[in-house]
Amino acid sequence: TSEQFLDIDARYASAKALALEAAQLGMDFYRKREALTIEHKGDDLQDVVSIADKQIEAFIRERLTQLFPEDGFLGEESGSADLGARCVWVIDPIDGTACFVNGLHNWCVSIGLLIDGEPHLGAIADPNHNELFNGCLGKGAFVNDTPLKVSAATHVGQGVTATGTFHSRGKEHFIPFMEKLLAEGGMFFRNGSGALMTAYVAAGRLLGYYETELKSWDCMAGLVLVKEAGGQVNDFFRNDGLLLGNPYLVACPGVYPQLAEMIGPSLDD
Ligand code: 2AM
Ligand code: CA
Ligand code: CA
Ligand code: CA
Repeated sequence: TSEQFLDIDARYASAKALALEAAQLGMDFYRKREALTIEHKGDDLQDVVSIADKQIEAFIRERLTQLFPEDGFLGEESGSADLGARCVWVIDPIDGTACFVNGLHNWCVSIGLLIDGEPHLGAIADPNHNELFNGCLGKGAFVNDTPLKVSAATHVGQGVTATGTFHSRGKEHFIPFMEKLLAEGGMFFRNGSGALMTAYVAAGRLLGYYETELKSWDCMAGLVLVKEAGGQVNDFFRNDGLLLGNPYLVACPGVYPQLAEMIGPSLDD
């Protein structure tokens, strides 16, 4: 295939190394977070960002541009370049910024790579728990080199399901979902990082994860992990999902249909 002309191994190794390095940079900021100035995006008080997010993204972007000058890039804080390239990096410098600024240990650095429009590899580094999640199409998914496998559960009552929404929108889908989840004996979880919750589905710690609306940089690295760990994912890329975001569902195969049924048609709108 034409993939043989791309050095996928070099990109996979760089994704892992850069995620770890960026996570250490994040820890330097995190230890001194009291000194950070917190800005709000627009007038949403919950949508926070700091210099840490911007500097970590600039670090990753600069390194990727040096290493793979022909590749495209999409990041939460600095936007996009060359989205028509065969390889497009999709990165979130800090996923879980609200946790980060409040001293909650649930944040990570997420680096994903699309090849010809398909999520191909990803690395998610969580320095507070010393966990590196990584995966590559056809090569499996791992946490600290231990293989990941989704849960074998066949009913939401057998474990914990992650879910999330915005305070300002998505409630009309979120609240009915929550009612059904509880009515069927399920239990909910949210830690504020879409990338980590996705990785936890791949690891079998969570049965599934539904978010009323997610951005591509929240989930790009994690989608590969879930697929390689035997899980199911919705069609996140429809209607320009890469740039605009979409409703999002990942789950183990035994529970995915039950969650999709609870969410209803809005999942595939
Ligand atoms: P972030 O920390 O990179 O902004 C799912 O909850 C994802 O949405 C999180 O991974 C988080 O990514 C983002 N998020 C959480 N609360 C948000 C808010 N109020 N506004 C915008 N994005 C938010
Ligand atoms: Ca953000
Ligand atoms: Ca994010
Ligand atoms: Ca972010």
